[in-house]
Amino acid sequence: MVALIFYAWAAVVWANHVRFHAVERLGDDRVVFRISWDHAWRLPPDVAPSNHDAVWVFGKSFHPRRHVRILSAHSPDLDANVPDDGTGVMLKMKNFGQNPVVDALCTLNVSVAEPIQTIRLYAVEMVYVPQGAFYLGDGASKFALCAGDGQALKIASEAGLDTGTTAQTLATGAVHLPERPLPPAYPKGFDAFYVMKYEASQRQYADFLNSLTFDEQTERMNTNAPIGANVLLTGNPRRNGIVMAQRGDGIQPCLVALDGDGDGIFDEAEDGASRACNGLAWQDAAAFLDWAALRPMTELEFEKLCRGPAYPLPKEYPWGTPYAKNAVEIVDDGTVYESVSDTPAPGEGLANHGGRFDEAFVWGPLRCGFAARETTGRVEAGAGFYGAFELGGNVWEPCVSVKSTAFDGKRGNGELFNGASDVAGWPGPEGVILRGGGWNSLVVNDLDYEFRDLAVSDRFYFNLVHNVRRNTTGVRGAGNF
Ligand SMILES: [Ca+2]
Ligand SMILES: [Ca+2]
Ligand SMILES: [Ca+2]
Ligand SMILES: [Ca+2]
Repeated sequence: MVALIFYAWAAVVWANHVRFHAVERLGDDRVVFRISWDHAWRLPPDVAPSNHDAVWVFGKSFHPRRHVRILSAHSPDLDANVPDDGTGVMLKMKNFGQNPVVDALCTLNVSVAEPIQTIRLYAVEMVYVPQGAFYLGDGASKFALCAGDGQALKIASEAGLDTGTTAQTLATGAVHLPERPLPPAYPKGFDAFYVMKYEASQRQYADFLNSLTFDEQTERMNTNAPIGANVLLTGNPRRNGIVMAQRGDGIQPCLVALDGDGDGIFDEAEDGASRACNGLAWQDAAAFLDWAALRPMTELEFEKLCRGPAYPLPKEYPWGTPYAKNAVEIVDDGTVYESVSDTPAPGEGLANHGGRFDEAFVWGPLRCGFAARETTGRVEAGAGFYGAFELGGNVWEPCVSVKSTAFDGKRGNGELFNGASDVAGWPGPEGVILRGGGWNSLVVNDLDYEFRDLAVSDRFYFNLVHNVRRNTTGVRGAGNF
C-alpha cells in the first residue's frame, strides 16, 4: 500500500503493496520494468466516486545525481501518462474494474544528457479526485471556514475567492484568512487533482533520506546520531523507526534504515517500514514533496478529499459521520499486515487517535492503510470519499492555508536546493495549517466535546507555526498532472 524503491536492473526491495519486478536497462535511454499493486480500481462514470487509483513512478540517477527526466512511457497493460515536465509517469488501470494489477509491463524513454550509471525508481500510490463542486466548512467545527452567511461555502469553480458577508464569499469571521482574495491560480479543490492514498510511510521517507548527499542530509536529519539511534526525533521516537545504519563522513552520505522494534537489527519484516512517518517539520515535508515532484494540498482540497460532494454534517469526520472508534489493540505489529483488532460499531470510523491510556508512552502512528480490510466499507475503514486513508488521525497533515495566496499549485521538480524545497509560491511554516488530528488527539463521541481534531473542518491549529519535528506530524502530497 505504500511505496518502495528498487535499483535498476538489480535486486527488488519492496515495502508494502507496490512491487517492481524485472527491472531492466535497455541501452542508455530505456528502462523496462514490471509493476504490481493490490486493490487497484477504476470506476465508470455512473459508479461513485467515479475515480481511480494510480501509482506515481519517478527515478533518480546517482552518477551524476539528478532527477530522471522521462520523455515518454509505453505500457500494453496500463494507461501511462507523463506530464509535460517529465518528472515521472502516472500509471493507472486501462479498463474499468476493481482488481489487483499484476506484472504490468512499462517502458520508459529517459533523457540522457550525461551518461547515467545507476537509476533508482520510486513509487507512490495515489488517488484521483475528479473535477466537481463541493462544500467548504461545516458551520460547527472549531475555527471552521464557511461562507459569509454562516453556511457551508459552495466551491463551484476555480475563480478568485474573496472574503465578505455573502453566500459566495469566505466569512470574514474565520481566523487565519487571506489578506487579499484567493486568486484563480490558488488550488480550490474544484479542479481535478491527484493525492497520495496514504500518509508518507517511514520506508518512503527513509528512501528519500538515503538519496541525499551528506550536506543535504544535515538539513533533513541528525547526521551525528549514533548507529541505531533515531535520526529525526530525540527522546521517545513514538513508533518512528528510522535510525542511523551507517555514519557519513562529510563526503559519503549517511545510510538510514528501519528498526521499529529497536533490537539493533535493521530492516527486518517487523521494523515498521509501512507505518506512517511522523517527526516531520514543514521544511522536511516540503523537501520530500519537491523531491518526489509532488506538492502540498491546500486546506480546501483537504476538505473535498474527505467529504466529496456531500453537504457537510456538523463536526463530521473524514469518513462522513461524527463518530470514531479508537484503534488500540495492535496485531502483527511492525509488519506489512499491521492492523488492530478493535471493531467499530455501526456508524463509527476506525481511526488511530487519542493515544492509549494504559500504555500512552508507547503509542504513535500505525501502518498506512491499517484499517482497510477486504470486507469493510468507507465508514468502518475510516476512509475519505475518494478512497484516501488516515485523513483523520494517525499523523497530522500539513496543508497550504488560505492565508498563502501566492500558492499556485506548482509541483516540485525533483531537485532540492541545499537540501530544502525551492518551489516558487510554496509557503513557509507560518503559511501551512495542520489538519485531521493525530495519534494523540483526544476526541470522544460526544458532539458537545470541545476538541475534535479529527473533524474535516476543524482548524484548531490555525496559528501554529509548524517549524519543528513533532512526533505527531507527517506529510501527504498532491499534484495536478
Ligand atoms: Ca529490528
Ligand atoms: Ca527483530
Ligand atoms: Ca492523517
Ligand atoms: Ca525544486
